[in-house]
Amino acid sequence: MKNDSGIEQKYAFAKEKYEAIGVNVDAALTQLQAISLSLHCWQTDDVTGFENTNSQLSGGIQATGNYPGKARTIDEVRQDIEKVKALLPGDHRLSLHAIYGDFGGKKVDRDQIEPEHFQSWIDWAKTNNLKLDFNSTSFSHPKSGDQTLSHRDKGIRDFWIEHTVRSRRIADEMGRQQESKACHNLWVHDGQKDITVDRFLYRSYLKESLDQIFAHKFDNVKDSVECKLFGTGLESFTAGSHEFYLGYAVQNQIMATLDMGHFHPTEEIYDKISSLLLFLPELMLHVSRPVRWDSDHVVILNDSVIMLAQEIVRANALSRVNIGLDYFDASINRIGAYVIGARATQKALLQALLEPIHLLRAYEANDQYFERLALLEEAKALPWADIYDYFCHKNNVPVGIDFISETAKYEKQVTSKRN
Ligand code: RNT
Ligand code: ZN
Repeated sequence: MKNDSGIEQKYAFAKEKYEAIGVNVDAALTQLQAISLSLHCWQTDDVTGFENTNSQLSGGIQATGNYPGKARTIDEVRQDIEKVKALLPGDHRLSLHAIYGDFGGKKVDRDQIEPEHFQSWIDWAKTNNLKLDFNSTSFSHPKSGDQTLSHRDKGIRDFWIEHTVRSRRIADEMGRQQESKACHNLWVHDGQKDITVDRFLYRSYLKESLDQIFAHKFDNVKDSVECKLFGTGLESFTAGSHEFYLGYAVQNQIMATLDMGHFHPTEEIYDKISSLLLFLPELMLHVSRPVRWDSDHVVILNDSVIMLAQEIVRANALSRVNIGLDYFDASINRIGAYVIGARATQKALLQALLEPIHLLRAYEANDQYFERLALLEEAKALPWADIYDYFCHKNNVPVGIDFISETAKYEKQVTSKRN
């Protein structure tokens, strides 16, 4: 059994240390408690979904590995998410893709999906104190090919326009029933493998398609559009580039989604926050870990995530940034992967909330740049981990490494029995 008094004692010491440099620890914890991450359902089953077709994952994204125990049914996805919830402090959201509908064994094509196919998700989410977000799905479908909303064939474009409007309608129904607007994220892989000469044409088509999609107004939806540098097999051209969607989002005052794996390898998304928030109402993030490419490795507490969290907090933007996770590792225990990434994101946010920001700002304002750098370095070693342990303890979830054995137990009892 855990030594609870040890946790509280360490917390008290840590708190003192922070308070000595002007940090309000209680306030930081209250803020952390209020942050809901949007958990990505697709980590449970390697982005497969429940369409009852044999489509392979396409669209230039890939889940590699075949660790046993992936969720094979909606019930298994829900069971796994319930487990993740039990290992994660705080109240969170769940982001669904259109291919995760409850189609009852029927084949429902993408241009036929309805809110009713997601009603069982809405009901389940309610019982489990989760709010839902949604994504249209343009990949893994016979009509996806290399292009969808930007395709030169109007029939193909119209099919995907219909799908996306329906997806937004489903998000609207979720938002209405849960009394919290659902984020709807639009990402399409559209692009070409080799030198593309009609870029302007495809981007005009994409814009036209989006205009038709967003002509439908849904009160319970917060819309976002996600750019990307390139996908595998689509290396030379991506219709939905950063410039394209930035222009579109600003013009239409919808959200831009910044995925950590969707920019040049050394380009970090943290520095985009304070620029974009001057021109957009809100932002959506896809917290991920690219290794050499947009590989969607499990999120860890690395500099990219820490800097991202710092920037959100320093810009006082917690209420305008929707934090979604987006990674899919099929090579390790999937529930463990889920929890590692979600906890890493929370730890980064906590560190940011515990920054001695008043002192740092004062140093900066006084041109005391040595002092600023020195304090930033010292702050790295402050006992934030004791505060996070206490946060887990208060939320009745495993503290520290205890989630490892909890995950192993679940593997033994549940996921290892799936063939
Ligand atoms: C792909 C995008 C997109 C997807 C999910 C499944 O590169 O990041 O967000 O990962 O929609
Ligand atoms: Zn993404």
